[in-house]
Amino acid sequence: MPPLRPANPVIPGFHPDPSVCRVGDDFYLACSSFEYFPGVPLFHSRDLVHWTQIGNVLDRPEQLRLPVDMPSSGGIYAPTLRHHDGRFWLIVTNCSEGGGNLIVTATDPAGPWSDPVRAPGVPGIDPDLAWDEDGTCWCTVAGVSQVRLDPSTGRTSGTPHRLWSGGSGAKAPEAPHLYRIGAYWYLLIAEGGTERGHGVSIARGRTPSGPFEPCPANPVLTHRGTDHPVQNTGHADLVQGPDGSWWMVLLGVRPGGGTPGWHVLGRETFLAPVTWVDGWPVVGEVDLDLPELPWPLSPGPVEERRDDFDLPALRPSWISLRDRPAEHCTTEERPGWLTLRARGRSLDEPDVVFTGRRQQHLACRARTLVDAAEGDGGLAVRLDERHHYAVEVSGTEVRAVVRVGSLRTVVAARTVAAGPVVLAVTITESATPHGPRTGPDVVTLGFERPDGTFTELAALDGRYLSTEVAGGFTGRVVGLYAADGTVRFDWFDYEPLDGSTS
Ligand code: 6LW
Repeated sequence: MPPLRPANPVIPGFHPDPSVCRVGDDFYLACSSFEYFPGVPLFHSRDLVHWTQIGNVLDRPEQLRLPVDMPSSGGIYAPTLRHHDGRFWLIVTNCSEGGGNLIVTATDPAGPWSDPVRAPGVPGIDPDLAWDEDGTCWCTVAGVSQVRLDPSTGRTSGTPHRLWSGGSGAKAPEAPHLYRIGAYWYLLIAEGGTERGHGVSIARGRTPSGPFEPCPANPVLTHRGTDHPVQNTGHADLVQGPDGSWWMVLLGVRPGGGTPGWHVLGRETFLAPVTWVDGWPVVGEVDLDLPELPWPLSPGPVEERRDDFDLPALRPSWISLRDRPAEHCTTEERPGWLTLRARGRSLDEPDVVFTGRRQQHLACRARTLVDAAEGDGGLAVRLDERHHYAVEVSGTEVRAVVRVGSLRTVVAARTVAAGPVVLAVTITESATPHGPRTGPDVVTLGFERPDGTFTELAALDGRYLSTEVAGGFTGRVVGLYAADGTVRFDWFDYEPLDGSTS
């Protein structure tokens, strides 16, 4: 085994808007999930570097209903996770449902989490929870404004008031988090928008509702205007490490290919050390290498590469588009197989039945054994309804299907023998990453003959499945879908090709 070295991103793949809290020696972190169900992936760590997904906060329809016609990048935005009074509290916005902000609680962060309490008086997205010495809970939202909230009932009191419009004159002050640290209340925000202009600013005051004095060094973190390999850094949360040192979790992206670069894994979770000078936090650049840590590293279990669908429930890393009713997605109908039953007729439709996992490595391979005797379906790399590549089986035809913007086409097709077939997608980084015309990666679609030989159907420029092309807040998800009838999958392999073990 190579020696463990702390490295960023600490949670790779589409895991944006991290919110972190510490309870004793344990750290917990939650992220946004948008149009996918279950929602709000929840991670555990002992060292701030290795994170293991222990569940999803919103994993029952009573907690999360996403309309089947909701747009991609709607849904669940920007949670705040806190521990207070012996319980975990999570507040989050469902942008695709009336009622907006909701609060859930748990004594064990692995679940179960409570049914949601709605907080309709909370005046915006990116809600934060902070309790003062009297036990009053202050809810601060993007904008940046604040209201008093009873998190047990969701009731607000008083009129929301504006706290701050940001520290560096940049647009979109958002993602507030409020902390009592020493003699001050600190108000940490993101600004500049979640793209290349993103940054983090901070202000401090003597009370949780201000007035706030901006840090003279704002933004305290931004990579805007640089060629740094990590971009879009922002949306941060603060936490103290095992030795009392300060750290920031934040979102960032890794653009690849020629200028200006395309990022394909969505916004990922990074870690950065924080020091304090004159009562203000100082954050350096957020690098791919992290400094040596003064506490032991404790990697969690490595997820098995193959999922044989032998368990009654899918692993927590599996996410489905918008919902997961058993009549459309189940491992119980044919034990040891994942059965998908079609609803929408293609990946272009919002109600398509699609279940997958985040692409977490710049280079990786996914394979599946599919039985499409009773339907059409296959293996896809999905960004949204308008941006996806797939290898699909229909009868004895295997085809590569490409959707980019308003264009949809079958780029290649071959006839195969009747019976189950292995479909494969291999994603490799571009060979000449800095050429002006080079995309970030190449997505190769194909299938395997019964003797194991691979037949390539298409090798596609990955830039068209990037956020710079498609827009939105998510990242690629590699998964399985049914476009017609019933399609069954015996196993699914996901294998990093970049030398990492998980
Ligand atoms: C989120 C906002 C943001 O609500 O993007 O990067 C939005 N920051 O704070 C969706 O993730």
